Amino acid sequence: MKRLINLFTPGTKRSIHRLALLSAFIGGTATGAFAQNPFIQTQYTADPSARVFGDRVYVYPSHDILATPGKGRVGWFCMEDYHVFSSANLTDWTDHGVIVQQNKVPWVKPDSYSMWAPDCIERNGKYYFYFPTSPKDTTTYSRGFAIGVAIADKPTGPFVPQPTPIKNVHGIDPNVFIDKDGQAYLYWSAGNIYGARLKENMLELASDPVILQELPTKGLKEGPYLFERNGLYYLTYPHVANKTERLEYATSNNPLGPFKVTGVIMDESPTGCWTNHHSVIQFKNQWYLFYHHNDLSPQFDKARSVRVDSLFFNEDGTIRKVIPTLRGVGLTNATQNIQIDRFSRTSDQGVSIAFLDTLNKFQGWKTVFNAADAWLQYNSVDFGKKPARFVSARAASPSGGVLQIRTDGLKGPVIAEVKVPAGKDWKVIKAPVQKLGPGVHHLFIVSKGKDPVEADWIRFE
Ligand code: FUB
Repeated sequence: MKRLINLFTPGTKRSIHRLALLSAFIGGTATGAFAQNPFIQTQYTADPSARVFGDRVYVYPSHDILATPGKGRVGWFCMEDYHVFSSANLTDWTDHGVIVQQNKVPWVKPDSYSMWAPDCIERNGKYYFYFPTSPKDTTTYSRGFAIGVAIADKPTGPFVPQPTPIKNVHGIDPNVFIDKDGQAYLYWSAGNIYGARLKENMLELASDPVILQELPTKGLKEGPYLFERNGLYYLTYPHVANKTERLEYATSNNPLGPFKVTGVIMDESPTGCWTNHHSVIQFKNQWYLFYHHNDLSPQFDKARSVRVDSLFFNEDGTIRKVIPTLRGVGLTNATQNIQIDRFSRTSDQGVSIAFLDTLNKFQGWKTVFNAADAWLQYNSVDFGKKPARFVSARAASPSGGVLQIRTDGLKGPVIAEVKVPAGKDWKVIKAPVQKLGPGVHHLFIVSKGKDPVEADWIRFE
């Protein structure tokens, strides 16, 4: 399904006109998302299962919506369908629309709003989409959740759901892995993490499910995701070791274990988002961790948003802990609106981030500078081959202020000074750029006055 997203008016934070035009050529809708986190900012998304198919990354997330009386359970997860998103550069994302809907799957209990964390995998040119949800048949599937499969010829669908869920699988969070010898495995969770071999048809178990029992016994474990690197199998999973979920991993020489608990990939959310759910891929020689947080819904952690950060291995094969960032991954094109509120670093004081419109959080964020010399660093801006000549900033300052822009260090060259006139309304202010070479630069935005200045975005030309 193709859909034109028009949440944003021209000139505001997430103007997507250019991307929408571009995406028309590849079949889908630009999301208004760029390289920053969360990388989908037009709807709530969670549980991102990322896959590399051909030369693109596809992300199959859950789609959180807000329950209302009569529609789902208020105050709980509420999900009725799945979208798929893709990108060739992890920077520009396309929403390919809805691929599976709860009330169009024959075995699903109507209006159950329980389309939880999915996964997708390719085998022999077919794409198998696995999803957990509430079945009509509560006799056979007594524990509340079953896992179904929908099949397509392309990663974006159309997906045709199978008439019944997978037999002998009771649980959530399916994850599929195909080993080098062609054997496929299905993993899922139901308090513990389970695994089993899949038949060649990818639709039936080829072995009895086993509990992967070397994992921690205390605290909920769910969301398994298994990958292989240099002959070592990494079973990664969210686990409540303390208060909320953190991402951990165990390793083995065999896809079904025995596993050795090895470490933590990402600590608990510092702001208390209870769930985290992830996937790990290698794309163009870099490893990435896809995960979620509740950036667009800080007060309600069942409305989540997907993020991506780079992941690195130590020489001994262990995973270095991933520190979550707002900046995310990939290059930001200097001629697009650069959302500096998705920063790499800021000064200890004098910089804060706020929603542009607290009644419509999908409008995104602004940066508030409120001390002299407060600064913000935004990494990896691609200026291309020609040096930029002008910068524009969308900013506002009741008493007026100056934003100085430097490159490649707080003591790096000053390339522009944007004078923000006094006034409460947002203005787009243009200033000349000097001493800026082509290529990729880190930007430093420094507020030179003590009075508050709010900045929405900056853009070069
Ligand atoms: O999205 C609903 C559930 O929350 C998922 O299935 C779990 O992994 C957790 O993220």
